[in-house]
Amino acid sequence: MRCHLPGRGTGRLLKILLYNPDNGVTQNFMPHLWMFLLQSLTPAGNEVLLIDGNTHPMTDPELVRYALDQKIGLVGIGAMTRMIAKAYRVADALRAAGVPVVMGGPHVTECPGEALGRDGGPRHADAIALGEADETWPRIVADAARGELKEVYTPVDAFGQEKKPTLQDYPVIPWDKLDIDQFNRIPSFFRRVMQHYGHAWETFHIIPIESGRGCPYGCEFCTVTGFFGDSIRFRTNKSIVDEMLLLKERARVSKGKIAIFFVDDNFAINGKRTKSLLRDIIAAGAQTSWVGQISANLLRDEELLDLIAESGGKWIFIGMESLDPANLASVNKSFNKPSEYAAVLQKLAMRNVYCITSFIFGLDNDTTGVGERTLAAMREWPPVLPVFGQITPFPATPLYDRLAKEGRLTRPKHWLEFAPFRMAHTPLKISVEDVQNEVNYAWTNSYSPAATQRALDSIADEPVPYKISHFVARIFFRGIYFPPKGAWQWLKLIARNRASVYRLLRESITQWHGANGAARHSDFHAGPRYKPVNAPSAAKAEPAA
Ligand code: B12
Ligand code: SF4
Repeated sequence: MRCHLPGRGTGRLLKILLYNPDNGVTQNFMPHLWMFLLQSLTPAGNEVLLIDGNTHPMTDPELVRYALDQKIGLVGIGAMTRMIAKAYRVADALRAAGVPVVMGGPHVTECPGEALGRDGGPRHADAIALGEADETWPRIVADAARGELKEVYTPVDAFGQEKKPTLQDYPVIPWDKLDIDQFNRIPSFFRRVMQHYGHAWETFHIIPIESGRGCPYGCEFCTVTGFFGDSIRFRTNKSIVDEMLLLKERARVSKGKIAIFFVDDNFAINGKRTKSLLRDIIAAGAQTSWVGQISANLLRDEELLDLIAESGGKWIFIGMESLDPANLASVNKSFNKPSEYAAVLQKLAMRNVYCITSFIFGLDNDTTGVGERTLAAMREWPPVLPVFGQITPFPATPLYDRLAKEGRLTRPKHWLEFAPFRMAHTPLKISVEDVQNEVNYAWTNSYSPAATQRALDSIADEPVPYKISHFVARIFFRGIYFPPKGAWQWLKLIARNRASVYRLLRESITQWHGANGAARHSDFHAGPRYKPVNAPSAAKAEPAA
């Protein structure tokens, strides 16, 4: 992805490249917000180019050549822990060619010495930005323009106290002008088909918006409380609503669709504020399909659920982590109550809102069979899009410190030798290999053609459009973690799910001929008639296709 935007104001021109490395495993389904945010916060007179390695893969020499050809005066690289090894490699190549590099984001904040070579390893960055860089970024740009980059930029006030942005003066991100074509989720062959029939599905973008920052819950494995702090800060409702209206307009003009991902870690952490925001979205007509992350304990409030549905909420990401209360207690997440998961999911399903449920295997009380036990519970729920991973000790988390004290870290710098789904510490009641097998089993069986048919069975009485949207969501969602490469693999995936495809086609044709338009419309909005389906458990894992 390459976007060109002139900066604001005057001053010596600096050409800046913001680069986000790919992790080589998951496929990025949406742009990274930090790039667009820093671009919008760049003082005028500077030019900012963006490259996201997920959508625009480049070899190190290609990237260096690009930076030299474009006469880039500063490269900013941001990375989560799992992409940091790639980030360092790219930074090394750029610095070797004489291009200054500043690094920021969660990992360098958590391991500042590593990027600067102060921990005995090689140096990878000329400068690092610790924590939230909204206020330090303009200083970094000004210093780089004068050739006076400092090594460390820390967000502090005049008294040296840590200072968090209030978000009250959040910048306008000019989504209407940005080139985000490479994040179009519609495969090009399907786009051509839709264009042929003149449909407004030429583009589909998932756009990240943050409405606030911070989560006070302090789950043991999570970096968020440490990074953003437990003081929660919100943007004004107006700035969020305006951003949504801008995006809606962009979708209208480009004959496409846009969905929003509210990237707040816990979108309903302050229920009163969330409800007021959702009411304002509805009042302004800014409703757009959205996804948000909310912990299960905050979804007991029926008024909140009504507003979620009315404002366009379609999928809620819930960090369920485990069905075992002992596991949850071991990671300081006892506010999650597995006994209420099913009820929460059902209340949402009754409002046509479904959930992405995230699970972590390898927790201290996990034993073999955890994958199938989790899948068995899910078969009793409304259809969900599950995500599975292994417990990972991220640096600077309480989990990392505990495991280090207990002498259980087997790969203390696991990020320098990233291995997908491989644990970096010794679990207590299961082996590292078995955890990997459980994760693989769970992924494979929850997105198998049989599981997809079962999900459609559980909403059998619903109007066809709901079933189609579930089917499409399942196919695409699985593709984030196991991306089909090219049209041929997509076709193979669809062929494997041919029973569901035939069924949806058959039902579409029958319903189309069997009801008039008004009836079909009211049917679609009448609410789902979801019913749980008990199906025999999958006997053995199918290979991940
Ligand atoms: C959205 C999101 C995702 C998206 C993908 C990313 C995307 N396209 O946006 C999805 C859902 C796919 C995802 C997946 C994962 N995520 Co995630 N994700 C987030 C989330 C919720 C929001 C990110 C965001 O946009 N924040 C808002 C922006 C503005 O903040 P920011 O990125 O931190 O940027 C600020 C500063 O860091 C700094 N900065 C950042 N980069 C740079 C670069 C420079 C040069 C400078 C100067 C400054 C700077 O300036 C910015 C403004 O202040 C964060 C949590 C969070 N609240 O940040 C977790 C988070 C980043 N994810 C995390 C994790 C662990 C994962 C997964 C590994 C989970 C899993 N087990 O599968 C996967 C891996 C994804 C991958 N690509 O491999 C961790 C990362 C921890 C770490 N140390 O690496 C976080 C922090 C959440 C957590 N629970 O701890 N994630
Ligand atoms: S609730 Fe979510 S964001 Fe908050 S500390 Fe726990 S895992 Fe992190």
